[in-house]
Amino acid sequence: LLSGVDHVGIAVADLDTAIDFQRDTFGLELTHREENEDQGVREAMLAAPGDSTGATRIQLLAPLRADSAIAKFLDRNGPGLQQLALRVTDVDAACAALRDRGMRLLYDAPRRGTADSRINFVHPKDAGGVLVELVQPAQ
Ligand code: MC0
Repeated sequence: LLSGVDHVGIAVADLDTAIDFQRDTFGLELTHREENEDQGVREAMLAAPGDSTGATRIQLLAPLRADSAIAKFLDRNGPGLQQLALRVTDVDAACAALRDRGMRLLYDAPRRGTADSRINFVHPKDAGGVLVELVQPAQ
């Protein structure tokens, strides 16, 4: 079911400032941006120049609301790595397999993620202190 590391997510206070920093410092290119009301984030995806569509990307996550997961993360930790996202071919089957292994999934059913992907998360306390997102890209 696992087909790659989809992205690594970094919590930031200001999205445009963070995009400029990644572009000017590391040469990463902006490939996608959107707002996700359900998740309470403004987000941007960046990739190395010339990366194919399947390449691992960097996701920048800024809070849309004070009560969002990213706002809480920033309050507690400041900016920094917030999540590791694994790409799967079937998120329902991946969640079932992980539940069988004793992992707590945050949602009973997958929700909408970036670019109409379907996502769920393993609780960080069950995954060695890492918030692991499972993402099944849209077809
Ligand atoms: C919290 N903890 C983390 C963590 N967030 N550990 C590692 N990485 C993180 N990102 C730790 C806390 O320090 C705490 O440890 C323990 O987990 C439980 O904390 P809590 O206070 O009970 O819970 P909260 O309120 O901090 O919430 C954590 C939780 C939340 C993971 C449940 O952030 C959440 O629902 N996340 C899923 C949604 C999300 O992250 N959305 C933004 C990305 P101690 O030791 O103090 O007990 S949206 C996205 O990613 C979409 C757009 C996409 O990619 O498609």
